[in-house]
Amino acid sequence: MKITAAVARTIHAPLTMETLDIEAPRDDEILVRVVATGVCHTDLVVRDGLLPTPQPVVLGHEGAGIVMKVGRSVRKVTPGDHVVMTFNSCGACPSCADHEPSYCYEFFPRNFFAVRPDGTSALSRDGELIHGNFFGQSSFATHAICHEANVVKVPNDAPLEILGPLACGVQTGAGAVMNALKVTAGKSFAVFGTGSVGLSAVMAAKVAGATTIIAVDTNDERLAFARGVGATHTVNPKRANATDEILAVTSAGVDFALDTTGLTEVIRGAVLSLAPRGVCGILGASPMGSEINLDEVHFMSGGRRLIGIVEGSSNPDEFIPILVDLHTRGLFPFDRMISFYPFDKINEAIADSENGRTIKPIVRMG
Ligand code: CXF
Ligand code: ZN
Repeated sequence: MKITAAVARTIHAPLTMETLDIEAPRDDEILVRVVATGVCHTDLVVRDGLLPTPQPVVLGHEGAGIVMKVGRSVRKVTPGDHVVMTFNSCGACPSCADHEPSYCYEFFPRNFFAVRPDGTSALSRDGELIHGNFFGQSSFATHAICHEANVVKVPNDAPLEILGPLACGVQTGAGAVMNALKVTAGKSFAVFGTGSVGLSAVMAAKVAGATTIIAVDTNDERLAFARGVGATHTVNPKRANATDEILAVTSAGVDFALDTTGLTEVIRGAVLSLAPRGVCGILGASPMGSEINLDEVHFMSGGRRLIGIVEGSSNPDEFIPILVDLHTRGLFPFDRMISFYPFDKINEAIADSENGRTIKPIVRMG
């Protein structure tokens, strides 16, 4: 079958809209007609060659669409089902067995190598191999092949066009708060960085009943947005030291902190902002080999903790429906971050995300 896809062929260069061939789904694969896909920062990092994904490749890993066709062994979904496509996992390692697929032992090969485990791709152009299977989907395309492990059914009456980001950016921030840090009512929380991940964390902290929610960012517009979705305090580190401000607001530091920037100096400050027994989560990828510098006595003596978090420690089959339900009930307004673009304007969507004009772009296939 012929499809239209946005192909990354050269680092730092715009994606090119191309007509490709897609194979029929194999026995364990699912063909989805993509309705809309979110643009995640990771797509841009990969386009720029900073992670080990080969090119040419079709990126996109926040797909939402409708199942068209399933392979013979697929039981989870049937044609006509509305789905989102999330990260892929092996289903067999100790983490997957414990229903912690975001810590799959094969997370990197399954999501970043952009081929099937046997090395093949379902995508090609006049015989040229085009890498697909990025995050088990490659959803910057009118059609995508995904798997039972990374397909999540959503209610047919839910607004499918906005749901893609739940599959990565939104579940990353919300899950960090709800699943990994386990923020509870009455606690204090600080988030460093107010992109779509950080703002999702703010919304989730409000849902969790945190009473002090501090957002830190150098962009005042984003801080205003954070206040609108639940932040009780904001700090712009261009004007004040974030750790000093957090200690002033909370007296002993926050119970929970979350770094979304991946900047090692910011992480150091986030840990210094913790109260005794406080926990700091980190979820951004720093350049390879980066090291975090901590004040050892401060860290050790307060029983403080620092944890890595991938995809919000989400078990997507459970967590994405929870987020859809919270949104339906008006408690989790992640749609306020979204700007839509037609698919053929995907490079504009990417540019607006890079220059900060848009918090969370979604391209609609139309
Ligand atoms: C990624 C970010 C880099 C580390 C693995 C998980 N999430 C997707 O955008
Ligand atoms: Zn992502």
